[in-house]
Amino acid sequence: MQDRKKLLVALLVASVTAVALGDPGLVHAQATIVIDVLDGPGEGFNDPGAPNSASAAGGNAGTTLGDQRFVAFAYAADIWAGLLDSSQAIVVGATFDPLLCEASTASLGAAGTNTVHRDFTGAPVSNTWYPAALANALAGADLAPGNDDIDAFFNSAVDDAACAFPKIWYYGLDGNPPAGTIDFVSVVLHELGHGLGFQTFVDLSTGTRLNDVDDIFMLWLENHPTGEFFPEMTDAARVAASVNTGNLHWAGPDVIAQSSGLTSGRHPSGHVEMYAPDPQDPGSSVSHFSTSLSPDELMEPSFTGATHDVGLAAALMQDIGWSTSSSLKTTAGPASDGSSSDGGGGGSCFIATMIGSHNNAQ
Ligand SMILES: [Ca+2]
Ligand SMILES: [Ca+2]
Ligand SMILES: [Ca+2]
Ligand SMILES: [Zn+2]
Ligand SMILES: [Zn+2]
Repeated sequence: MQDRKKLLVALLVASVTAVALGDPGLVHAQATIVIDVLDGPGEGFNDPGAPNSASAAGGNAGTTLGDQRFVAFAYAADIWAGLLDSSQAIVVGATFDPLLCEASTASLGAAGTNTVHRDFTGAPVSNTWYPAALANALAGADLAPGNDDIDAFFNSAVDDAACAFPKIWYYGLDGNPPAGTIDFVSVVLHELGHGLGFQTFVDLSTGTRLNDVDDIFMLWLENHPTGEFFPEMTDAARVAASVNTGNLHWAGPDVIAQSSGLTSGRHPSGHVEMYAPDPQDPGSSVSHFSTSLSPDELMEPSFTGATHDVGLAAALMQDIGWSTSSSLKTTAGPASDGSSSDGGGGGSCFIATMIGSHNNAQ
């Protein structure tokens, strides 16, 4: 939490620069996602370099590399915005910076909620943390005015010739990345999924909950052999469940109702396997679907190829309380005192590896 606060301070300073550049953009649908560019002048989303020609051929008309990054980000944001209902703008603070980039592995991005909230007016489940974007949607109000709702980070080193990773970003919009590229739209979709609520705030090294309070994601996390769900477990039992490969399940009703298309990673009950390698994969365990799912899902921990379909993540969003474009608004619950806190869950890294990229078994 300490480090995270420092980081947020740095980002907020940078945001003044971005606002001065007049870069934030709007995407409209059922929800509105606002992109708050937090890069400095001349880098990241403001990189003045030449546009990528393959990405231009793939439908991205950005006139610089930075523009192309922004156009592709907005395209991905629009997909989520078209699926979710919220009267409140969802503000995403976004940056490109050099992250891990090695010959066989590159970190593609990370994202998470900026703040968490509980017991706000309209909260369906009391004494439970919600990520900011969902809390705002349920409350019908901005519970942290002036704060971005989601922080999202992407790896600029992937485009840098100095990085040994043999693939570069593809900013095309057609979901058809050429050989040797990684589809940025897919990665943004994945990272926004975390920020919108596909993450637990449990400290998986100890099993402790954020400020000893449940989060809305953990309500549907089940250790199948015991039938226990995360909220009813001891801290030690949560740690044990997090490494119970194949037996840590998502057991929410919307995912169950929509999981029949899976040929692997699905229990006969309809429960869907969550990512629970032993030992843990810090930053990725639990807050992803299992790599065992087939067909591959967007919210698996490693990049498996271009997809512009959020797949079962849409059903999971319904399970945690999102009203989607195809469902009724959640009925507001009784009002109670609001509370909020800095998000403590951290981001979940989305990784690309050159080895076994379609089956990243640990
Ligand atoms: Ca940057
Ligand atoms: Ca806000
Ligand atoms: Ca898979
Ligand atoms: Zn189960
Ligand atoms: Zn992820």
